[in-house]
Amino acid sequence: MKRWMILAAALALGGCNNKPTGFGVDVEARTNMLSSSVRSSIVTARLLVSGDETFSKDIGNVAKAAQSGAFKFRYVPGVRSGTLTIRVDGVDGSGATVAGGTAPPINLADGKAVDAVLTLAVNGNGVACMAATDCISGNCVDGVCCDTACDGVCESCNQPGLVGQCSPAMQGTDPDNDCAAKLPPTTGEDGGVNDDGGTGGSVDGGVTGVMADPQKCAGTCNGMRACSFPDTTTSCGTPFCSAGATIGSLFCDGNGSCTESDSSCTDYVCAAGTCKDSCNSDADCQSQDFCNLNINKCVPKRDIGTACTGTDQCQSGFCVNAVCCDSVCNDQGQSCNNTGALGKCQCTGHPCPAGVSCVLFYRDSDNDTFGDAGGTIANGNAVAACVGDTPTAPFVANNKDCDDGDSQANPNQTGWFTSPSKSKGTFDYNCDGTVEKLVPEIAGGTCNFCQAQLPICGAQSTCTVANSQSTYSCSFFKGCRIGATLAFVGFPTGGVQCGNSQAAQQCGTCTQAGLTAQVSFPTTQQQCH
Ligand SMILES: [Ca+2]
Ligand SMILES: [Ca+2]
Ligand SMILES: [Ca+2]
Repeated sequence: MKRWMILAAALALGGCNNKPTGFGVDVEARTNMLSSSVRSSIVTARLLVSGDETFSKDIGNVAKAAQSGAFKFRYVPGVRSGTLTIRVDGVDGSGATVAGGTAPPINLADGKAVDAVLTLAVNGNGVACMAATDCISGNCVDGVCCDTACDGVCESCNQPGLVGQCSPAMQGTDPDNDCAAKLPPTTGEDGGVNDDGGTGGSVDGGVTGVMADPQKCAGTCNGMRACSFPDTTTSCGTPFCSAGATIGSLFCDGNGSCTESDSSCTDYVCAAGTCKDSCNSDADCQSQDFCNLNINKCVPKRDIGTACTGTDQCQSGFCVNAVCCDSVCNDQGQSCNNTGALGKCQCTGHPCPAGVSCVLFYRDSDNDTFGDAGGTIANGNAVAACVGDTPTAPFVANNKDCDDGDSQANPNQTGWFTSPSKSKGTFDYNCDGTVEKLVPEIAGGTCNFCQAQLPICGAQSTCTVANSQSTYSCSFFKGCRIGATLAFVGFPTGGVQCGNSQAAQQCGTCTQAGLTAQVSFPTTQQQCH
């Protein structure tokens, strides 16, 4: 009752500018937008309070103020704080509501006055409107004055037959776009979809062939003020290869989003959004498989000790002696197919203790202490042994013998020979890789008296001292080089084959100063080693 008395007192001040101070709501109901006939028909007003307090009351004797353009009064709520919505209707002499308006919600402030300003309008629910102030209800929804704010999910105020009444949107429709698809972000992470290896872009941002259509996950109203979205069996894009052997599939999540789920291929890699089912190379297979080209199928790589024809077929990555081997096994003497130890790299036929390497010993058939340079385990002229072992006859530790069928042929040989070695038929008796000739072959060579005038070799045809020894030619190599053997015999042509004989020049002495050397021409056999 106290509330009403203050209200009435405030009403009495309606036409004045003296606003009360202190806690309360100063309501100003404007009638200036009404036609003069409606304005002049208003006799009383009806206050309707909602929100944190509910209250209604008829207010008499507002006719004069309404005609002047507005009537004002103070409402003092019972609550001291909270939010209130103030509505005021204009009522004519017969009790009919002829206009109405609602102020924007106000927040109470204890001890202070707050304003609630509203404009009365004549449009009832269901009448077309442009703004809330067009409507008595203060709600302009979906283009018509509406009985409520009607701003919930899948609500509409212009449903056929229910215009002006807030009603559930019809099943299968979405007039307010409440059930739109939820689109992935266009920046940052790919909405949880790792389709391009990066952190940017949307689901289809970067991988060829990835086609996501999030709109497929858009829903519609279910007729009961809620959305109905496509379920998780609804595809929203083409499958794609998100990694070598992973397929990314796109399905709706039942809540309006398109999400990706991964599935893995077995044996094969992913191509064009599906797992391959045949192969032409290892690239078509997962890393634990290889492509069996006999059947064009990816099959698991093999354990050590299993037959193989290529390293790609072995888990270990080593195919040695036609079995998958536990190591590269390429040191001398090693093999991977030893009896009882298939797949284990061992010294062939002669396992060594852990940490001890394998070596080969070589056959010394001619007993010259040098082993066969061409000896191998395969040809029987080498055997495997462990480092530290002592070779036993006929094997030795070296393989320096270039002819193991001729004891004269060996690296220690210094002699010269006129016939080839017995077994290999070589003249390289000292096994140094080249055939050296004893008698120099110098085209145009003659017997001269050489002078060492380093670095230029000088020669003169006559001697300065009687009985001086002449030398065959005076090449840098044969005549003047300090420490070199002076050759007194030489062939004046090149290409004398080892063992062949022909006339040579043999350089003699001079009988007195100023004379040339005596020369003879003995038939000489070329010797080699
Ligand atoms: Ca030998
Ligand atoms: Ca030999
Ligand atoms: Ca030689």
